[in-house]
Amino acid sequence: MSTEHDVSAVLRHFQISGEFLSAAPYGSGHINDTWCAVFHLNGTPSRTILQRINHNIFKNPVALMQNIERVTAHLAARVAGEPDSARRALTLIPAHDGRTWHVDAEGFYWRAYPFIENARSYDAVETAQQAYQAARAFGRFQQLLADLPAPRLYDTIPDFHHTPRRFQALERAIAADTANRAILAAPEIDFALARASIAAVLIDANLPERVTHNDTKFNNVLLDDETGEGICVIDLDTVMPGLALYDFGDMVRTATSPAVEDERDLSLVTMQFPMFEALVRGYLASAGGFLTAAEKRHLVCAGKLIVFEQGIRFLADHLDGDTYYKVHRDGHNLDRCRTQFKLVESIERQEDKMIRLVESIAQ
Ligand code: ADP
Ligand code: GN1
Ligand code: MG
Repeated sequence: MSTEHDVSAVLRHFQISGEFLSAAPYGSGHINDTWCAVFHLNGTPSRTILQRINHNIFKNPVALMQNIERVTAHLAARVAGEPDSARRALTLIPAHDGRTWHVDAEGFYWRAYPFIENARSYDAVETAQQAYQAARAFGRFQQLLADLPAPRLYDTIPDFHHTPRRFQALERAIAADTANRAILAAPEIDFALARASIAAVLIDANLPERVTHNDTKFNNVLLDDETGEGICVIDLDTVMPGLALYDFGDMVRTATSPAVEDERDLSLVTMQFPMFEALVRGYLASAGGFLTAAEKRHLVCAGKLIVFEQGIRFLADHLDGDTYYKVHRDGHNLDRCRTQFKLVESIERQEDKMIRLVESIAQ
Protein backbone atom coordinates (compact mmCIF):
# COMPACT_ATOMS: atom_id res chain seq x y z
CA MET A 1 0.00 0.00 0.00
CA SER A 2 1.26 3.51 -0.77
CA THR A 3 2.04 5.98 2.03
CA GLU A 4 0.07 9.15 2.70
CA HIS A 5 3.05 11.02 1.24
CA ASP A 6 2.89 9.09 -2.07
CA VAL A 7 -0.85 9.66 -2.20
CA SER A 8 -0.56 13.41 -1.69
CA ALA A 9 2.02 13.52 -4.49
CA VAL A 10 -0.34 11.64 -6.81
CA LEU A 11 -3.24 13.93 -5.91
CA ARG A 12 -1.24 16.95 -7.12
CA HIS A 13 -1.63 15.63 -10.66
CA PHE A 14 -5.41 15.99 -10.54
CA GLN A 15 -7.47 19.15 -10.96
CA ILE A 16 -8.57 19.42 -7.32
CA SER A 17 -9.02 22.82 -5.70
CA GLY A 18 -7.98 23.54 -2.13
CA GLU A 19 -5.18 22.62 0.21
CA PHE A 20 -4.36 18.95 0.91
CA LEU A 21 -5.05 18.00 4.53
CA SER A 22 -4.91 14.21 4.87
CA ALA A 23 -5.57 10.88 3.20
CA ALA A 24 -6.34 7.41 4.53
CA PRO A 25 -7.10 3.97 3.05
CA TYR A 26 -10.82 3.54 2.52
CA GLY A 27 -13.33 0.78 1.79
CA SER A 28 -13.04 -3.00 1.79
CA GLY A 29 -12.42 -3.94 -1.84
CA HIS A 30 -10.40 -7.03 -2.77
CA ILE A 31 -8.62 -5.76 -5.89
CA ASN A 32 -7.83 -2.05 -6.18
CA ASP A 33 -6.53 0.32 -3.49
CA THR A 34 -8.89 3.11 -2.46
CA TRP A 35 -8.03 6.24 -0.47
CA CYS A 36 -10.18 9.03 0.86
CA ALA A 37 -8.40 12.40 0.82
CA VAL A 38 -9.48 15.60 2.52
CA PHE A 39 -8.79 19.06 1.09
CA HIS A 40 -9.54 22.43 2.63
CA LEU A 41 -11.41 24.71 0.30
CA ASN A 42 -12.29 28.22 1.57
CA GLY A 43 -12.31 26.91 5.11
CA THR A 44 -14.53 23.92 4.36
CA PRO A 45 -13.32 20.31 4.17
CA SER A 46 -13.96 18.59 0.86
CA ARG A 47 -13.37 14.90 0.21
CA THR A 48 -12.00 13.08 -2.81
CA ILE A 49 -11.81 9.35 -3.57
CA LEU A 50 -8.49 8.27 -5.08
CA GLN A 51 -7.98 4.79 -6.52
CA ARG A 52 -4.99 2.84 -7.73
CA ILE A 53 -5.90 0.29 -10.37
CA ASN A 54 -4.56 -3.24 -9.98
CA HIS A 55 -3.04 -3.74 -13.42
CA ASN A 56 -2.12 -7.36 -12.75
CA ILE A 57 -5.83 -8.00 -12.91
CA PHE A 58 -6.99 -5.20 -15.23
CA LYS A 59 -4.42 -5.67 -17.99
CA ASN A 60 -5.35 -2.60 -20.04
CA PRO A 61 -6.00 0.31 -17.65
CA VAL A 62 -6.30 2.86 -20.47
CA ALA A 63 -9.10 0.93 -22.18
CA LEU A 64 -10.72 0.41 -18.76
CA MET A 65 -10.63 4.17 -18.10
CA GLN A 66 -12.03 4.88 -21.55
CA ASN A 67 -14.97 2.57 -20.70
CA ILE A 68 -15.52 4.48 -17.44
CA GLU A 69 -15.32 7.83 -19.26
CA ARG A 70 -18.03 6.75 -21.69
CA VAL A 71 -20.21 5.19 -19.01
CA THR A 72 -20.01 8.11 -16.55
CA ALA A 73 -20.63 10.67 -19.32
CA HIS A 74 -23.66 8.72 -20.55
CA LEU A 75 -25.08 8.34 -17.05
CA ALA A 76 -24.54 12.05 -16.32
CA ALA A 77 -26.43 13.00 -19.47
CA ARG A 78 -29.28 10.63 -18.61
CA VAL A 79 -29.75 11.90 -15.04
CA ALA A 80 -29.26 15.60 -15.89
CA GLY A 81 -32.24 17.59 -14.68
CA GLU A 82 -33.14 15.16 -11.90
CA PRO A 83 -32.90 16.51 -8.36
CA ASP A 84 -29.42 16.08 -6.92
CA SER A 85 -28.12 14.87 -10.28
CA ALA A 86 -24.42 15.32 -9.33
CA ARG A 87 -24.81 12.57 -6.70
CA ARG A 88 -26.50 10.13 -9.09
CA ALA A 89 -23.46 9.26 -11.20
CA LEU A 90 -19.73 9.18 -10.56
CA THR A 91 -17.72 12.03 -12.10
CA LEU A 92 -14.08 11.50 -13.05
CA ILE A 93 -11.77 14.33 -11.96
CA PRO A 94 -9.39 15.16 -14.83
CA ALA A 95 -5.63 15.28 -14.35
CA HIS A 96 -3.76 18.46 -15.34
CA ASP A 97 -2.86 16.90 -18.70
CA GLY A 98 -6.59 16.51 -19.47
CA ARG A 99 -6.64 12.73 -19.11
CA THR A 100 -8.88 11.04 -16.56
CA TRP A 101 -5.97 9.11 -15.07
CA HIS A 102 -2.42 9.62 -13.86
CA VAL A 103 0.44 7.12 -14.30
CA ASP A 104 3.07 7.24 -11.54
CA ALA A 105 6.79 6.55 -11.84
CA GLU A 106 6.23 2.85 -11.11
CA GLY A 107 3.65 2.53 -13.86
CA PHE A 108 0.57 2.42 -11.61
CA TYR A 109 -2.64 4.02 -12.90
CA TRP A 110 -4.61 6.29 -10.59
CA ARG A 111 -8.00 8.02 -10.88
CA ALA A 112 -10.02 10.37 -8.69
CA TYR A 113 -13.70 11.05 -8.07
CA PRO A 114 -15.46 13.67 -5.95
CA PHE A 115 -16.70 12.00 -2.76
CA ILE A 116 -20.46 11.55 -2.78
CA GLU A 117 -21.50 12.90 0.62
CA ASN A 118 -24.49 11.97 2.80
CA ALA A 119 -24.57 8.43 1.47
CA ARG A 120 -22.71 5.23 2.27
CA SER A 121 -22.17 1.64 1.26
CA TYR A 122 -22.73 -1.34 3.58
CA ASP A 123 -20.77 -4.59 3.68
CA ALA A 124 -23.82 -6.52 4.86
CA VAL A 125 -27.52 -5.96 4.34
CA GLU A 126 -29.60 -4.97 7.34
CA THR A 127 -33.14 -4.39 6.07
CA ALA A 128 -35.35 -5.46 3.18
CA GLN A 129 -35.75 -1.80 2.26
CA GLN A 130 -31.98 -1.59 1.68
CA ALA A 131 -32.11 -4.67 -0.55
CA TYR A 132 -35.00 -3.18 -2.52
CA GLN A 133 -33.18 0.12 -2.99
CA ALA A 134 -29.92 -1.52 -4.06
CA ALA A 135 -31.68 -3.72 -6.61
CA ARG A 136 -33.69 -0.83 -7.99
CA ALA A 137 -30.50 1.22 -8.38
CA PHE A 138 -28.61 -1.57 -10.18
CA GLY A 139 -31.62 -2.21 -12.43
CA ARG A 140 -31.82 1.48 -13.24
CA PHE A 141 -28.11 1.49 -13.99
CA GLN A 142 -28.68 -1.19 -16.64
CA GLN A 143 -31.69 0.68 -17.97
CA LEU A 144 -29.79 3.98 -18.29
CA LEU A 145 -26.97 2.26 -20.16
CA ALA A 146 -29.23 0.33 -22.52
CA ASP A 147 -28.80 3.05 -25.16
CA LEU A 148 -25.06 3.57 -24.75
CA PRO A 149 -23.89 4.40 -28.29
CA ALA A 150 -21.53 2.02 -30.16
CA PRO A 151 -18.78 0.83 -30.14
CA ARG A 152 -19.09 -2.13 -27.81
CA LEU A 153 -17.38 -1.54 -24.44
CA TYR A 154 -13.95 -3.10 -23.98
CA ASP A 155 -13.96 -6.39 -22.00
CA THR A 156 -11.91 -5.34 -18.97
CA ILE A 157 -11.63 -8.99 -17.91
CA PRO A 158 -12.57 -11.42 -20.69
CA ASP A 159 -14.92 -14.26 -19.70
CA PHE A 160 -15.41 -12.63 -16.30
CA HIS A 161 -18.67 -14.48 -15.58
CA HIS A 162 -18.10 -17.46 -17.88
CA THR A 163 -18.82 -19.96 -15.12
CA PRO A 164 -17.74 -23.09 -17.08
CA ARG A 165 -14.31 -21.47 -17.62
CA ARG A 166 -14.20 -20.55 -13.92
CA PHE A 167 -14.94 -24.21 -13.22
CA GLN A 168 -12.09 -25.32 -15.49
CA ALA A 169 -9.79 -22.92 -13.63
CA LEU A 170 -10.81 -24.61 -10.39
CA GLU A 171 -10.10 -28.04 -11.88
CA ARG A 172 -6.63 -26.84 -12.90
CA ALA A 173 -6.03 -25.43 -9.41
CA ILE A 174 -7.04 -28.77 -7.84
CA ALA A 175 -4.74 -30.70 -10.19
CA ALA A 176 -1.76 -28.36 -9.65
CA ASP A 177 -2.33 -27.98 -5.89
CA THR A 178 0.42 -25.36 -5.89
CA ALA A 179 0.11 -24.46 -2.21
CA ASN A 180 -0.52 -28.04 -0.96
CA ARG A 181 -3.92 -27.10 0.36
CA ALA A 182 -6.18 -29.51 -1.53
CA ILE A 183 -6.22 -32.09 1.23
CA LEU A 184 -7.56 -29.63 3.80
CA ALA A 185 -10.07 -28.24 1.35
CA ALA A 186 -11.42 -31.68 0.38
CA PRO A 187 -15.00 -31.03 1.58
CA GLU A 188 -15.21 -27.79 -0.41
CA ILE A 189 -13.66 -29.42 -3.49
CA ASP A 190 -16.22 -32.24 -3.28
CA PHE A 191 -19.02 -29.71 -2.89
CA ALA A 192 -17.91 -27.90 -6.05
CA LEU A 193 -17.32 -31.01 -8.16
CA ALA A 194 -20.76 -32.37 -7.25
CA ARG A 195 -22.34 -29.26 -8.81
CA ALA A 196 -20.38 -29.17 -12.08
CA SER A 197 -23.62 -29.51 -14.02
CA ILE A 198 -24.97 -26.10 -13.01
CA ALA A 199 -21.99 -24.14 -14.37
CA ALA A 200 -23.36 -23.71 -17.90
CA VAL A 201 -26.94 -22.86 -16.98
CA LEU A 202 -26.82 -19.18 -18.00
CA ILE A 203 -24.38 -19.51 -20.90
CA ASP A 204 -26.68 -22.15 -22.42
CA ALA A 205 -29.87 -20.11 -21.93
CA ASN A 206 -29.25 -17.92 -24.98
CA LEU A 207 -29.95 -14.65 -23.17
CA PRO A 208 -29.29 -11.20 -24.73
CA GLU A 209 -26.00 -9.41 -24.24
CA ARG A 210 -26.40 -6.03 -22.51
CA VAL A 211 -24.20 -3.43 -20.84
CA THR A 212 -23.94 -4.70 -17.29
CA HIS A 213 -22.05 -3.82 -14.12
CA ASN A 214 -20.78 -7.32 -13.33
CA ASP A 215 -19.77 -6.55 -9.72
CA THR A 216 -23.06 -5.62 -8.08
CA LYS A 217 -21.93 -6.40 -4.57
CA PHE A 218 -24.16 -4.74 -2.04
CA ASN A 219 -21.27 -2.43 -1.08
CA ASN A 220 -21.02 -1.13 -4.64
CA VAL A 221 -24.09 1.06 -4.34
CA LEU A 222 -24.32 4.14 -2.13
CA LEU A 223 -27.55 4.48 -0.15
CA ASP A 224 -28.65 7.99 0.73
CA ASP A 225 -28.31 8.63 4.50
CA GLU A 226 -31.60 10.50 4.72
CA THR A 227 -33.96 8.83 2.27
CA GLY A 228 -32.33 5.39 2.00
CA GLU A 229 -32.55 5.62 -1.80
CA GLY A 230 -29.91 3.77 -3.84
CA ILE A 231 -28.46 7.03 -5.06
CA CYS A 232 -25.30 6.04 -6.92
CA VAL A 233 -23.81 2.87 -8.38
CA ILE A 234 -20.02 2.82 -7.95
CA ASP A 235 -17.04 0.56 -8.72
CA LEU A 236 -17.26 0.69 -12.51
CA ASP A 237 -14.14 -1.32 -13.49
CA THR A 238 -16.13 -4.29 -14.72
CA VAL A 239 -18.87 -2.44 -16.58
CA MET A 240 -18.80 -4.22 -19.93
CA PRO A 241 -20.98 -6.43 -22.12
CA GLY A 242 -22.61 -9.19 -20.08
CA LEU A 243 -25.88 -10.76 -19.05
CA ALA A 244 -28.34 -8.75 -16.96
CA LEU A 245 -28.65 -11.76 -14.70
CA TYR A 246 -24.99 -11.65 -13.65
CA ASP A 247 -25.93 -8.44 -11.88
CA PHE A 248 -29.09 -9.82 -10.33
CA GLY A 249 -27.19 -12.94 -9.26
CA ASP A 250 -24.51 -10.97 -7.46
CA MET A 251 -27.21 -9.07 -5.58
CA VAL A 252 -28.62 -12.38 -4.33
CA ARG A 253 -25.08 -13.33 -3.33
CA THR A 254 -24.40 -10.19 -1.32
CA ALA A 255 -27.76 -8.81 -0.17
CA THR A 256 -29.78 -11.75 1.11
CA SER A 257 -27.54 -13.08 3.89
CA PRO A 258 -27.05 -11.02 7.05
CA ALA A 259 -23.46 -12.25 7.35
CA VAL A 260 -20.37 -10.65 5.85
CA GLU A 261 -18.60 -12.47 3.01
CA ASP A 262 -15.82 -13.84 5.22
CA GLU A 263 -17.96 -14.74 8.26
CA ARG A 264 -16.50 -17.75 10.10
CA ASP A 265 -19.67 -18.61 11.98
CA LEU A 266 -21.49 -20.35 9.14
CA SER A 267 -24.67 -20.63 11.17
CA LEU A 268 -25.13 -16.92 10.42
CA VAL A 269 -25.07 -17.44 6.65
CA THR A 270 -28.53 -17.87 5.21
CA MET A 271 -30.63 -16.78 2.24
CA GLN A 272 -33.32 -14.68 3.90
CA PHE A 273 -36.50 -14.96 1.86
CA PRO A 274 -37.79 -11.40 2.59
CA MET A 275 -34.51 -9.99 1.29
CA PHE A 276 -34.83 -12.05 -1.89
CA GLU A 277 -38.37 -10.82 -2.39
CA ALA A 278 -37.19 -7.21 -1.92
CA LEU A 279 -34.44 -7.76 -4.51
CA VAL A 280 -36.89 -9.15 -7.06
CA ARG A 281 -39.35 -6.31 -6.51
CA GLY A 282 -36.64 -3.62 -6.56
CA TYR A 283 -34.95 -5.01 -9.65
CA LEU A 284 -38.19 -5.45 -11.58
CA ALA A 285 -39.31 -1.93 -10.59
CA SER A 286 -36.53 -0.51 -12.75
CA ALA A 287 -35.49 -3.34 -15.10
CA GLY A 288 -38.84 -5.11 -15.53
CA GLY A 289 -39.65 -3.04 -18.61
CA PHE A 290 -36.75 -4.30 -20.71
CA LEU A 291 -36.08 -7.81 -19.35
CA THR A 292 -37.29 -10.66 -21.57
CA ALA A 293 -39.49 -13.46 -20.28
CA ALA A 294 -36.50 -15.81 -20.46
CA GLU A 295 -34.41 -13.47 -18.31
CA LYS A 296 -37.18 -13.26 -15.71
CA ARG A 297 -37.49 -17.05 -15.71
CA HIS A 298 -33.78 -17.37 -14.88
CA LEU A 299 -33.65 -14.94 -11.93
CA VAL A 300 -33.50 -17.67 -9.29
CA CYS A 301 -30.98 -19.84 -11.08
CA ALA A 302 -28.81 -16.76 -11.70
CA GLY A 303 -28.69 -16.18 -7.95
CA LYS A 304 -27.62 -19.73 -7.23
CA LEU A 305 -25.12 -19.73 -10.10
CA ILE A 306 -23.35 -16.50 -9.19
CA VAL A 307 -23.01 -17.54 -5.55
CA PHE A 308 -21.58 -20.86 -6.72
CA GLU A 309 -19.26 -19.11 -9.19
CA GLN A 310 -17.90 -16.85 -6.47
CA GLY A 311 -17.38 -19.85 -4.20
CA ILE A 312 -15.31 -21.65 -6.82
CA ARG A 313 -13.33 -18.46 -7.54
CA PHE A 314 -12.41 -18.13 -3.84
CA LEU A 315 -11.63 -21.86 -3.64
CA ALA A 316 -9.39 -21.76 -6.74
CA ASP A 317 -7.52 -18.75 -5.33
CA HIS A 318 -7.06 -20.52 -2.00
CA LEU A 319 -5.61 -23.55 -3.81
CA ASP A 320 -3.41 -21.31 -5.99
CA GLY A 321 -1.88 -19.75 -2.85
CA ASP A 322 -3.90 -16.49 -2.71
CA THR A 323 -2.66 -14.77 -5.84
CA TYR A 324 -5.82 -12.87 -6.85
CA TYR A 325 -7.87 -11.52 -3.92
CA LYS A 326 -6.31 -9.54 -1.09
CA VAL A 327 -6.20 -11.71 2.04
CA HIS A 328 -5.89 -10.49 5.62
CA ARG A 329 -5.52 -13.80 7.51
CA ASP A 330 -4.58 -17.45 6.93
CA GLY A 331 -7.29 -19.36 5.15
CA HIS A 332 -9.15 -16.15 4.30
CA ASN A 333 -10.16 -17.30 0.81
CA LEU A 334 -11.27 -20.67 2.18
CA ASP A 335 -13.44 -18.89 4.76
CA ARG A 336 -14.96 -16.83 1.96
CA CYS A 337 -15.53 -19.94 -0.13
CA ARG A 338 -17.33 -21.60 2.78
CA THR A 339 -19.82 -18.74 3.18
CA GLN A 340 -20.61 -18.93 -0.53
CA PHE A 341 -21.19 -22.68 -0.46
CA LYS A 342 -23.32 -22.37 2.67
CA LEU A 343 -25.42 -19.82 0.81
CA VAL A 344 -25.72 -22.15 -2.21
CA GLU A 345 -27.13 -24.81 0.12
CA SER A 346 -29.54 -22.33 1.65
CA ILE A 347 -30.75 -21.34 -1.83
CA GLU A 348 -31.09 -24.99 -2.85
CA ARG A 349 -33.40 -25.57 0.10
CA GLN A 350 -35.62 -22.62 -0.80
CA GLU A 351 -35.38 -22.75 -4.58
CA ASP A 352 -38.92 -23.95 -5.31
CA LYS A 353 -40.44 -21.27 -3.15
CA MET A 354 -38.20 -18.62 -4.74
CA ILE A 355 -39.29 -19.71 -8.22
CA ARG A 356 -42.95 -19.53 -7.23
CA LEU A 357 -42.43 -16.04 -5.87
CA VAL A 358 -40.79 -14.82 -9.09
CA GLU A 359 -43.60 -16.37 -11.15
CA SER A 360 -46.18 -14.56 -9.04
CA ILE A 361 -44.42 -11.17 -9.32
CA ALA A 362 -43.06 -11.25 -12.85
CA GLN A 363 -46.27 -12.03 -14.75
P1 ADP B 1 -13.16 -1.50 -4.67
O1 ADP B 1 -12.95 -1.91 -6.09
O2 ADP B 1 -11.91 -1.55 -3.91
O3 ADP B 1 -14.31 -2.21 -4.06
P2 ADP B 1 -14.85 0.88 -4.77
O4 ADP B 1 -14.85 1.72 -6.01
O5 ADP B 1 -16.03 0.03 -4.51
O6 ADP B 1 -13.49 0.07 -4.74
O7 ADP B 1 -14.63 1.87 -3.54
C1 ADP B 1 -14.42 1.38 -2.22
C2 ADP B 1 -15.39 2.07 -1.26
O8 ADP B 1 -15.16 3.48 -1.30
C3 ADP B 1 -16.86 1.88 -1.62
O9 ADP B 1 -17.42 0.76 -1.02
C4 ADP B 1 -17.50 3.18 -1.09
O10 ADP B 1 -17.84 3.06 0.25
C5 ADP B 1 -16.39 4.19 -1.22
N1 ADP B 1 -16.52 5.04 -2.42
C6 ADP B 1 -16.04 4.79 -3.65
N2 ADP B 1 -16.29 5.81 -4.50
C7 ADP B 1 -16.95 6.75 -3.75
C8 ADP B 1 -17.46 8.06 -4.02
N3 ADP B 1 -17.31 8.65 -5.22
N4 ADP B 1 -18.07 8.72 -3.01
C9 ADP B 1 -18.19 8.18 -1.78
N5 ADP B 1 -17.72 6.96 -1.46
C10 ADP B 1 -17.10 6.25 -2.43
C1 GN1 C 1 -13.89 -8.41 -6.23
O1 GN1 C 1 -13.03 -5.34 -6.19
P1 GN1 C 1 -14.18 -5.88 -5.44
O2 GN1 C 1 -13.84 -6.22 -4.05
O3 GN1 C 1 -15.41 -4.96 -5.59
C2 GN1 C 1 -14.05 -9.06 -7.59
C3 GN1 C 1 -15.51 -9.44 -7.82
C4 GN1 C 1 -15.95 -10.38 -6.71
C5 GN1 C 1 -15.72 -9.72 -5.36
C6 GN1 C 1 -16.02 -10.68 -4.24
C7 GN1 C 1 -12.35 -7.57 -10.59
O4 GN1 C 1 -14.63 -7.22 -6.21
O5 GN1 C 1 -15.65 -10.10 -9.05
O6 GN1 C 1 -17.30 -10.72 -6.88
O7 GN1 C 1 -14.35 -9.29 -5.23
N1 GN1 C 1 -13.60 -8.15 -8.63
C8 GN1 C 1 -12.80 -8.58 -9.61
O8 GN1 C 1 -16.16 -9.99 -3.08
O9 GN1 C 1 -12.43 -9.75 -9.70
MG1 MG D 1 -16.29 -2.00 -4.41
